Amino acid sequence: MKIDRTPDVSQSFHPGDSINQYLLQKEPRAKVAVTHDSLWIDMLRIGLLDLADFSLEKRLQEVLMDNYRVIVEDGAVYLQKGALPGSSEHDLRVPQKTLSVDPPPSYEVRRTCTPNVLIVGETGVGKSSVINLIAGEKLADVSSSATGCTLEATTYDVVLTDRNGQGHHVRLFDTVGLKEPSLSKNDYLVAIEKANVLINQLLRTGGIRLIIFCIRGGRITSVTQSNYHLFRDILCHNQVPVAFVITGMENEQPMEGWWSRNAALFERSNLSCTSHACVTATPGLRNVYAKQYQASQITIRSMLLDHMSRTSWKPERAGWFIHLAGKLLKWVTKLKDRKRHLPGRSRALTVDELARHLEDKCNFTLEEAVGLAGKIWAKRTEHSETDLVKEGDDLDFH
Ligand SMILES: Nc1nc2c(ncn2[C@@H]2O[C@H](COP(=O)(O)OP(=O)(O)O)[C@@H](O)[C@H]2O)c(=O)[nH]1
Ligand SMILES: [Mg+2]
Repeated sequence: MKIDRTPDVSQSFHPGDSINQYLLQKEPRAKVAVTHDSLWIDMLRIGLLDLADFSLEKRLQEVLMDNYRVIVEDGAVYLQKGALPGSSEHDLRVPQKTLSVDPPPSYEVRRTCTPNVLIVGETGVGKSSVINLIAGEKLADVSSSATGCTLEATTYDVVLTDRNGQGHHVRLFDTVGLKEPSLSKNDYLVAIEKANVLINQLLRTGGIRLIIFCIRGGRITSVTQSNYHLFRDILCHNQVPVAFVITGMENEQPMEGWWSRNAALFERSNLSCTSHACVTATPGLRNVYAKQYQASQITIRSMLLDHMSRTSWKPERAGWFIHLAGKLLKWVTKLKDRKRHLPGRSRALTVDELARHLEDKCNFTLEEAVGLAGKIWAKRTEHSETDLVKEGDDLDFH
């Protein structure tokens, strides 16, 4: 679990205390309120709340009312997982915040207004370096080794200043992509767990404004294409603008020259974008690329600022999760078919196993998990044009 924001309070506090206070206010007849630590830890884990939310009374109340039942038994009051009767089936509701919460703490205002930008691409293409380039400081860990699970995201808040000196808050999601064009059963299960957290987080904070798809100047591989398909079509339903950021441009002069030579190759691979930037995302050893780095910072920041006046895309929660988990399921089946004859391959995923995983790891009730698993499973037999992940030859850039 990653906690990347701390609450705007100076005194010590315990999330369980905030929940107990709410329970005792709601049920004055109760003599004692009981909250197990696993309850609030799960709320953080699945992205229903940030740690700071536990000190925001109204915010906490909304999420508790929408997602838990209050039970009173023998003078004790406690919470039980499960939406209230009357709420829509399987829809673990995350309330939409408005700016009218009174008085709005600065943290809350900033969070709801801040556009979310997904930084995606294969491991090693320079996503974390691009985040540091945008921020102008070292926020994300840059590494030469592959880390993280597909759809796991870490957020970074940055402020960009426009030409008129006005500051714009942007939230960058450093999002792990696919490492291969297919998923193993276990990778799939972890990916949908991460997808659940990501979706909760994105819905809570206004949806998605822009996808920055990072590519290393080298070649378009089948993994590049699968990742493009995953983020643009499967996660964002082709409703979010995609900006390509090509890293590793330190030896190009001008860096933009690379794009003129290679734009046609993207078209041939059906990879389209609404804007692009050719950058050097590392200052290099002893700052040898300092000039290219500075120029890249100006280019990429202005590309982001261009999206500040646009709107974010925000779909309905349950449908979003079912679509994503269902489409990804097809990629697991592919791998299973391909490895049918390999010794020691793991047993194929079953719908019951999927339901158990949704209950255990994604915090759905048993009833919700069974319903969701059925709907996700049904997607396996639905076909659409965009289901095809092209696995042709890799295409080399010039
Ligand atoms: N030469 C060069 N190296 C880069 C560039 N961008 C990133 N790198 C290096 O590529 C490696 C992976 O970068 P990282 O940002 O961790 O990639 P991520 O896995 O996508 O987050 C690191 O060693 C970076 O220093 C670039 O524009 N040029
Ligand atoms: Mg990284």
